[in-house]
Amino acid sequence: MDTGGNSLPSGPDGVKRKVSYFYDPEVGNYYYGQGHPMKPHRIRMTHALLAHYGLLQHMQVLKPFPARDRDLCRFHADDYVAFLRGITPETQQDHLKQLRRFNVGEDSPVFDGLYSFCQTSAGGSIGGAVKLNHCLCDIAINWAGGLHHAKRSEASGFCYVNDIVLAILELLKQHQRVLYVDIDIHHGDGVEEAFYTTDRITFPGTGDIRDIGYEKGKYYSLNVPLDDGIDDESYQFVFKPIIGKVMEVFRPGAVVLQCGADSLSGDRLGCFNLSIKGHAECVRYMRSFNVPLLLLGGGGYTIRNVARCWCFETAVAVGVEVDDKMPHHEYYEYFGPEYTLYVAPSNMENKNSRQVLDEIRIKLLVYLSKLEHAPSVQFQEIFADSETDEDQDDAGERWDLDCDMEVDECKPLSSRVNREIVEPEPEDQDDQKGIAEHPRAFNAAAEETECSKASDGVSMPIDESSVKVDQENSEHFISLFRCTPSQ
Ligand code: V1D
Repeated sequence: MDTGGNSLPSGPDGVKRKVSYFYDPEVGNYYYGQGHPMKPHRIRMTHALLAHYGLLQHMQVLKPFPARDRDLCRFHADDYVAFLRGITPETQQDHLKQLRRFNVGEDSPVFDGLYSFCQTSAGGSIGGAVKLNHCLCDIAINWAGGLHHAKRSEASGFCYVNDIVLAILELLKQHQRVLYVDIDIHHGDGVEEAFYTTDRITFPGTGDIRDIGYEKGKYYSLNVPLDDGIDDESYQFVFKPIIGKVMEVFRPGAVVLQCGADSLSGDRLGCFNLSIKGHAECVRYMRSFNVPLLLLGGGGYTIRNVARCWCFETAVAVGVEVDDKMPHHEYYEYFGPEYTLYVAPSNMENKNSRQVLDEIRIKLLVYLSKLEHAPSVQFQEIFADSETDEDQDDAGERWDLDCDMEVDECKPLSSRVNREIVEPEPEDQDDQKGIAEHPRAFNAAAEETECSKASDGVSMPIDESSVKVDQENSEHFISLFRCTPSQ
């Protein structure tokens, strides 16, 4: 099948990809509170597995630069960002009105270091997008990202800052079309809402298969309602033909894959029955198109399985086989009694009949064939580097030079943070050289502390109420593939 995708410098499928992996050693210390299912510690567990499986040496390991206020304000409202920056567990009782207004409370509580956590999560995803935009890697990974529920002025479902929207905005600087695919069990409503637009694309919020967008955005949004207990075979029966067709018709310049692991069998909050290999098959399939790929985390509440899953998906990204037998490491006891990477799905009933899945598949393929023949799908080809604005270049350089501090893989895990590039590989030296020779150097002293409303040169302007696809940027479409339990 001709997918029309870009070929990447690192070669066709089967050949290794250049992977940039974003990780902040502090991330595992953030704590949502007793009894809360969201546990950032799972990202530290994932990292430990990556280290002990020897996967870090196959990637560029980077500590993300914390996203600044002005970075967050490209999507979020100034007052919301200021609130997130200022609120602490000690002061929250004095701000009850704001807590209500910004939906901060039970699901999305105030915890120590909340704002730094948001900066780290967003910094990794934006940093990944910048790396991809500058062709410094083929695949970027940020397991601390994927927080798909956060709204412009509101926290939701354990998410405060929508790193995905921010990363997509970054990718749209360079790519005409970006595809967003979401395999979390919950609906990525924050991303949907962000790209809600009256003229070119819409993401209706009910999650019905009929929610496909309207007017010029019609058929650019796909929703796949799935029932409890879906297994690997049933999932791929829908995923592959639909995504294959989307890639062929939509021809994205970049893909963002939210890898929420609450769609795994045995998840504390989920009700699907996917194995780790079945979940990772989505990563393998997206990777096979050789289009710049940003892999993000998301939900996932049985944390030993989240770590297993994201470790295996990292192995898929770099193209390395990993043993089922787990190496000894500091969190080994979490993985008993099996101490293996792959765990068998359960024998729960699959409520998705083949007939219903077939109907879903056919309906979505029909939608896509309509998109194929729609006048607006006569996409223009992408012209080399569309960046012309000085600020925009500067922003990219900031992320490339200042933000991504390589993590030294040779030191013990606890002392890996290093603010200098340690030992760049030959290709990295080229990359660094390329950046260093750029005529417009980033001026760190010019960093803003307040949210700026001025255009920073992003090719898709943001208005006050929502992120809009401007008429003049009508090739900038986002498509959503969502698997959510039907109600
Ligand atoms: F069980 C809990 C204990 C403490 C605090 C919250 C929860 C909890 C479990 N499930 N909260 C939920 C979901 N919220 C509610 C609302 C409570 N209201 C009355 C309704 O049911 C939220 C589920 C969020 C799922 C987030 C996600 O997996 O999609 C995700 N993806 O990326 C990041 C998060």
